[in-house]
Amino acid sequence: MPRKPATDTAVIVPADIAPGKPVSGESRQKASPVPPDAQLSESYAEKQGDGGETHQVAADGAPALTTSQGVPVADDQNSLKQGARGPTLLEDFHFREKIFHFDHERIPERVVHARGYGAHGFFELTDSLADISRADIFQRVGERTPAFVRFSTVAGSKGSFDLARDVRGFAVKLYTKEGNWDLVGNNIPVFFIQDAIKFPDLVHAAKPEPDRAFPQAQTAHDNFWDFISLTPESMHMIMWAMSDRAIPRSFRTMEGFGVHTFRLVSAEGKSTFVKFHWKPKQGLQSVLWNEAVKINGADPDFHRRDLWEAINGGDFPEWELGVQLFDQAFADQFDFDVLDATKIIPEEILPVRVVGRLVLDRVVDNFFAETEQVAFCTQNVVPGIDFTNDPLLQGRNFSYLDTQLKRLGSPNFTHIPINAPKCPVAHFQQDGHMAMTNPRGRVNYEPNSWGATLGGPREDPVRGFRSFAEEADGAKLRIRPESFADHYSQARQFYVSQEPIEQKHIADALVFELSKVERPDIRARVVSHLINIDDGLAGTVADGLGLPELPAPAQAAQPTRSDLPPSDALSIVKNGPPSFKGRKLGILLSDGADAALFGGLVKALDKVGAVYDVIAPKIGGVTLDDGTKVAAKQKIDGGASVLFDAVAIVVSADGAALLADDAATQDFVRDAFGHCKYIGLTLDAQPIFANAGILEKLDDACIELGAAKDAAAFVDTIAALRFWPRELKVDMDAK
Ligand code: HDD
Repeated sequence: MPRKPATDTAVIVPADIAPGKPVSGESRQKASPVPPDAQLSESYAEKQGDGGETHQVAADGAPALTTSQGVPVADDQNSLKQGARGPTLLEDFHFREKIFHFDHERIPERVVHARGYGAHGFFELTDSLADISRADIFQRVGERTPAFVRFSTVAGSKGSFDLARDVRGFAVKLYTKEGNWDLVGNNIPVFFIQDAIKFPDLVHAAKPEPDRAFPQAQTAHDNFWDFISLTPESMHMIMWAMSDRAIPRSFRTMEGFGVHTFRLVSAEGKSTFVKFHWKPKQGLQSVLWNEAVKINGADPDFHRRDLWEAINGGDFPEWELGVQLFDQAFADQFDFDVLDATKIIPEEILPVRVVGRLVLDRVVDNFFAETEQVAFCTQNVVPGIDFTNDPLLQGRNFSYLDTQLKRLGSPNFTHIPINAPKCPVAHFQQDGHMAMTNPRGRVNYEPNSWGATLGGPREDPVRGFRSFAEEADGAKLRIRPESFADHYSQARQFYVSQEPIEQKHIADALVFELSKVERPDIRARVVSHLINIDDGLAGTVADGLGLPELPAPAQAAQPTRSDLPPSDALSIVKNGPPSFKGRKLGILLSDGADAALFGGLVKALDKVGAVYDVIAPKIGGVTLDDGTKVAAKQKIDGGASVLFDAVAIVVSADGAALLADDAATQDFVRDAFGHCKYIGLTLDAQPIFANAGILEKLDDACIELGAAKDAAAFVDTIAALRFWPRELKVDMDAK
């Protein structure tokens, strides 16, 4: 008998977010068009219906509070005592059960990627790959496959901040009709190491140092750079990790990559190599490092809040799925080994073919049940998709299953609704902790002779998964192939593909990180590798660190590099957003501010699909010059300008007088200026800028908002990411 996927969750969905119930507050401003997953959101009250009519309803119509056994609770405020002041009684089963459950609420956080945020959506095929892969998901154009995506930082603990300089996880679970396919990728297409046996060392070195348990969520410390400087294969990844890719503006504005070379396998058994790319429709966007540091204080949840607000606001983030397809002949003539996860295949050499789109349109109902318990495994592939011999991928295929058992506590983690396939599941695995979907009947083995009705599931030699029959021979060796030896050429290619401002950010990041390293010999050893990448970069970093002299170039397996042509696809600035859509303007208002101008800004933002927050001296809001009252989203000291893509200071003369000496207001404008943001300001706002010491420095990106008619042009102008020429004036290191 085919098993049905789990239909139930151990976590009771609170009645106020159960399907069909009105949801209060901003969290559901615009309901998702996709109905909530029935598996996950069966409400408590509906569950009671299973056994017939419920009578466990409290006086006001809410569900009656019960114990885990379903016994209605009369008093949840006081434990059972002997007399009013007497000892608490062991007999109090409700109290004991409640505390027992609370004591066991935590599960181990992920050893890496502990801090993450997930959302539901779908994948839609736009271009058939039926001739190349028999994977069901790639057959029918227009068909949608349910998806769950979890974004994450790598190094920090679950409670760390979002804007760490770090790689971001981009893990996608696709619930296909022939099983779950997990594409467990990152927002960077290469990795630090070539062989999975080095992963524990890499992670130990990156995490807080074991004696002191700091620094949290950052690589700016001796152990990390010590390991890196002794691991030249990491140099390409280091270029990416020190670039603005590692401080994205939003999960919505980053690319995703499957990293490894995988295989697509056709119905005839033919294999085609593939690299997977997720390309954000929102364009690539990042923040500045000084801004990131301040965002972490102003809103440590910046990225998760952004995703939550965008999806609930109906602005569903979207990515294109692109594939780079190639055969063995291409692999043989390519300069690098396609099994080496520290290498890319530049898009200019092998264009990315777009075959589908991923849309995230529903936030989770319960963070723990879904985002925390989701278990991604690289070995979750489906018929038509297969692995290559990339040694990093091969190692991952062991690690993920193993870690889920540790984290979730039972081999039955596939019974948890977020992990359960949405297609029929039928096998003879049984029992274990928390078994939720248990087969009926007598037969739990095969082969058996109980026939098609009683005998349970059978193999399917036609549709079933078959590994690609790759030939393999050779001696057993612990060795790196020669073809993995060039660690610098692609690192250089990445560097030379950046705009000058992006190159500056890479040098700044290296100087920042290495300035936190206490041992001078480690700093110098990193610079010795940079010389092999780019002399100019090495010189700038050495200068920024105050090194007395340039060290000798690092000796590595293949210390020389070849000069590869730049690739525009590698730059964020060259792939930025076309408009202000999906971004946020911070509008600082005061009492008496120009109502028509404010209205004009709101209209222009709405027209391009952007949002705004009102920041005001008091959270109660302001009264504009026409008497309109506007509520504030943020008080000035809670709504720092780092939280916005651009800002507008729309204040009256009285408002400016009130705010001109206010430290939080000065920080607001100074940071917006220092972070090269576009700034709109009324003439009356000038005293604020004067007191902040920047009135004389205002430049072309500081735009006067004289009247309502200026609003639309302003919103057009701020489509550009930042006004980069300013950075060269406000940064000591650039002078
Ligand atoms: Fe990994 C989690 C991505 C190498 C072992 N990894 C994890 C997650 C992502 C990645 C996105 C979080 C999944 C989620 O949201 O739950 N990992 C990568 C990429 C890699 C990579 C793109 C290189 C190309 N990972 C890698 C190696 C190993 C691991 C080489 C071990 C040999 N990764 C793990 C893990 C984690 C994990 C320990 C921790 C939590 C989990 O798996 O579920 O098994």
